[in-house]
Amino acid sequence: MTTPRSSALFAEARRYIPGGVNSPVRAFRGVGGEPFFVERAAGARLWDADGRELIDYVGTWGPAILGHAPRVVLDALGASAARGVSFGTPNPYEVEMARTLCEWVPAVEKVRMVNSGTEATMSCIRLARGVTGRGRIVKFTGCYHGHVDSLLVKAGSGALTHGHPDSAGVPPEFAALTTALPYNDADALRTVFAERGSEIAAVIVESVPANAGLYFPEPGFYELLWKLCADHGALVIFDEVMTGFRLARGGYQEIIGMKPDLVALGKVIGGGLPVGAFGGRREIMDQLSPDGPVYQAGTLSGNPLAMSAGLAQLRELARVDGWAKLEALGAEFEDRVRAGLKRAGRDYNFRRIGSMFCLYFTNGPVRNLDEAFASDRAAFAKFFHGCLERGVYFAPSQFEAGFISLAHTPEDLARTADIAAEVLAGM
Ligand code: KE4
Repeated sequence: MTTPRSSALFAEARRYIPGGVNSPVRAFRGVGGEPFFVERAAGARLWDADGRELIDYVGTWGPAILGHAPRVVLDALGASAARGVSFGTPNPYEVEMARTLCEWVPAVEKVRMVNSGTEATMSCIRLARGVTGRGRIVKFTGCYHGHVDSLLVKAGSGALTHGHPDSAGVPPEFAALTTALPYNDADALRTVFAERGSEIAAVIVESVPANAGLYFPEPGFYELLWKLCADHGALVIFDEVMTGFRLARGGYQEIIGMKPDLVALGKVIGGGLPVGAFGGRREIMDQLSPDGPVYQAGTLSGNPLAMSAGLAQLRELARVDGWAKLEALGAEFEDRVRAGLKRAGRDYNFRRIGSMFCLYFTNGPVRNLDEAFASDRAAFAKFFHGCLERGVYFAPSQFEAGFISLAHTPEDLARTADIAAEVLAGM
């Protein structure tokens, strides 16, 4: 199907917006072709400018956990907007959001709202440096924590897709304070602490790395990480921007029963509006201005509209025990995809946790970025477009995860798995 309206929109967008997009990963550079423009979204569906209906597995990169435009969020937005859009003062809605995050997320004793995941991780980094008086940050290759200068070092997601894991514009002096290690490499972690432990302010890690596809912590890796940080006075920063409120009410930390010192949150807590948050131990968070010396601020932080939308989404997730439902949908999807791979005679590496999944076009193990690189990106691109032509939209990069929402029906999942199998068989 041709998409003349999207093509015309993209041509105009490129005149005014760099690359024609407001975020690089949307540009389809990882799969070729031009991006489509969405005019409407509801439930598990997108409708593009040319009227095409798509089953959506990107979910605006995670926030649409109830599906798009859920009634509870729309109603909350309408009621909230009628009371005003932004106050720039404290408001009751941010207090309720803060109380909810502190009650739900094990490591969060105090929390501050921000407007993106990037702001959340950036603030965690500055706070860790302020509290420890140290400069070095340790991260893992392929992990993406937003476009923070000091974290755009061997970063994942769009930085990886576009071949700029070390972005231009980050002065070498900044990057010199960041050590990037292979994920799951216990020896490399021991070595960096043995050699530079006294310099390390924090280790930041995606709880479940999902910006180079989807890989999981090996047994004992996080126990080692926690011990080394405790032994050397460094902080553990868990980036749960993607996994928070998606994998469990308390995020991945609830599943593994471990408490990081600081947590970055985002996506789901905004109900689709721009929201991030960071929180952690009281004595650390109290080092933030105005009580403490670490400055951090935001005009629209705690915006009442965004708080109302986010609270409505979180309340609905809890009301219906969305996490159990998402696990059931994810398990059914996995069964169907694995059956489809078998029918298509493909032994590609499919993996899933809860409602997050990834199909690597390799039959080898994927435990870190190097092994993710073994995936055949040309084959992924063919698969992506084959599915898109048949009405299924997966993330336009091998180095992204897919998301199932509560709006996806068993029929959607069955149809998707059949389409995937058909496309794979034809490749
Ligand atoms: P934002 O600043 O984009 O709200 O959040 C940054 C961020 C932080 N931490 C994790 C684990 C993340 O996944 C993200 C952002 N995720 C990407 C998708 N992989 C956002 C999509 C985009 O860049 O357009």
